[in-house]
Amino acid sequence: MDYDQNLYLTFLEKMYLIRRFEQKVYEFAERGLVFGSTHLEVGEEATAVGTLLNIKRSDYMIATHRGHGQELLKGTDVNAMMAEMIGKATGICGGRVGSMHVTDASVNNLGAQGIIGASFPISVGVGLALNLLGQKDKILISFFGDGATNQGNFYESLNMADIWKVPVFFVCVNNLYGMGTAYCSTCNIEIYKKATFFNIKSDYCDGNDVAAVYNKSKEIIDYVRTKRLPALLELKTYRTIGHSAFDKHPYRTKEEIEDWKKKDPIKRTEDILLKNGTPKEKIDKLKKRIDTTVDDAAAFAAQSPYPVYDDSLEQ
Ligand SMILES: Cc1ncc(C[n+]2csc(CCOP(=O)(O)OP(=O)(O)O)c2C)c(N)n1
Ligand SMILES: [Mg+2]
Repeated sequence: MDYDQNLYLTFLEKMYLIRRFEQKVYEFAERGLVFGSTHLEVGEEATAVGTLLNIKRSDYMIATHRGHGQELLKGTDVNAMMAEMIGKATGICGGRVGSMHVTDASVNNLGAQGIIGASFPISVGVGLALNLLGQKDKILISFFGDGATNQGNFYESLNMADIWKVPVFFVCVNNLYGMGTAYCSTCNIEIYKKATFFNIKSDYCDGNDVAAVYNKSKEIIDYVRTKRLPALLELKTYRTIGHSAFDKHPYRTKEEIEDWKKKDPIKRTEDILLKNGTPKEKIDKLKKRIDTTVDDAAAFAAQSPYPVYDDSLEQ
């Protein structure tokens, strides 16, 4: 792909939005304002951005428990997302689901599953429904983690996906760990190869290289959309923070974390922009604009009321 400054600026804008959003969620969590657990994706932003910039609003999505970036990129309003994080009535789900189960029918986000692996049979079901309803222009993008691929229903679902020829783009965000367990200590097979058992098209790329993710996704999405067949993409990445907001991640070495910080997808994108002549002031201005958007969203969320008990019976 030829270098395109505007595209790289979009990569930066979207990844930086996710980073700043998550930093704000972390602040809220530290203040005890996030009910339940929250899983942040600091370091993994290129996976949501590179894939979802190729997805249409009319396509469907199933996110993960680490899905704030996926949900924002699918099109959910930043203010409504932030308010949901702290359980406010103005949240996208009225404050009922919080951080882990964001669903937004207006942008065809079918929701995140807190039960690891539950998304696989649901994804195949959505793909089957698209086929039965003759919705030939739409596909499903279904995100999951590396840990989930050791579950039995992953294999059962890939088999059914192949048999039923469902238009599902399976995206594995392989951040090398499932909670404190390293993937390499649980399975010797690379994840993208697992789909090849079922003759499903599959590939992998550097999940911290947003342009690589974008290009690979574009090609695979085109395949799923036109051939009406499943495909899988494995994105190798890393969360540079704990599994959930208060995990101090003692199971990883400082060196490993520092090594991955050097591959930070936002810094890499900024470096490419600067190297290709984008003035630093332009980048600073873009980041300032996002800072304001996120600060405004946090203020909106903080000032919003909590839902009253009776509201929970509506809809
Ligand atoms: C069926 C099930 N078992 C265990 C858990 C607890 N749990 C929550 S997140 C997680 C790790 C999942 O790892 P992975 O799929 O790699 O996603 P990541 O958290 O790394 O994004 C586990 C075991 C769960 N939610 N559901
Ligand atoms: Mg993982």
